[in-house]
Amino acid sequence: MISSAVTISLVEQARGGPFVLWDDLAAGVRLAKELGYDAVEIFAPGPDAVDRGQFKSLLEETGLKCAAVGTGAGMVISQLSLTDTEAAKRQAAIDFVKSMIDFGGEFSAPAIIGSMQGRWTTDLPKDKALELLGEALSELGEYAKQYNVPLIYEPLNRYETNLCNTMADGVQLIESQSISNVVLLADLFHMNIEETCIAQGLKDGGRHIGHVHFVDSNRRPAGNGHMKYEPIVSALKEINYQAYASAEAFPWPDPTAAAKQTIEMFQKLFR
Ligand SMILES: [Mn+2]
Repeated sequence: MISSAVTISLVEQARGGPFVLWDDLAAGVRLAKELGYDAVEIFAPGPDAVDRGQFKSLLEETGLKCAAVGTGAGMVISQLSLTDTEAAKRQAAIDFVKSMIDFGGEFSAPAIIGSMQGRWTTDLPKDKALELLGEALSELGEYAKQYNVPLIYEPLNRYETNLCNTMADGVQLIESQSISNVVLLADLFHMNIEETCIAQGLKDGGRHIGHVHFVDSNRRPAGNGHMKYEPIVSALKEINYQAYASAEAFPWPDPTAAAKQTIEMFQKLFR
């Protein structure tokens, strides 16, 4: 069964970004519960930004799960990248992600690598950058095993990375370097830009897909763009996808309305 989740951002520097709920973790978790979500996905500035005891109590109180934790703050706040040309900065990026894996691990939640993957440049050719990214994912996937969670890797659209843009690119990266315990994140917004056909992209990802960002073509909540969801739902069924459809969308027209719109679409499509 596919479960529902909604994003909560606690990162001031990401203001304006595609996160549904903002600022107040307790209020966000309680609203998610009230609207009928199964889980929350947390975008935090760092591993110590959340009071773990309080978060644990909130999850116990509501019965919600933590679906995943983002790591993009490493890039947004500290400009860290797993493919930085400087070894010391790559190491800092790995250390930051490990600290986020530790944080998520406490709640049995996997960490997501999105913008932390960086880009290839004239100083770092594409094949070398992909090799560095593969090495980092490999190490971090191994590291996540202690918490019995995978590491989630997200191919992004061309305006956000030039490394992996499609599900097929992600599969190629994982399989060519025999990377274990790393799953792909199928973000429908990125896929709408990059895939020839979103349903086919999901089938290309197949068993490697371990997380879905559920959103519309324009990053607004599902149902507020021109995404055709029926073929997407069929493709997810066909690949036997059983994890989260997590709302990573603009808080449009406002956070509560966006969360409500998404869960209504989720229930219509998946229940
Ligand atoms: Mn995403």
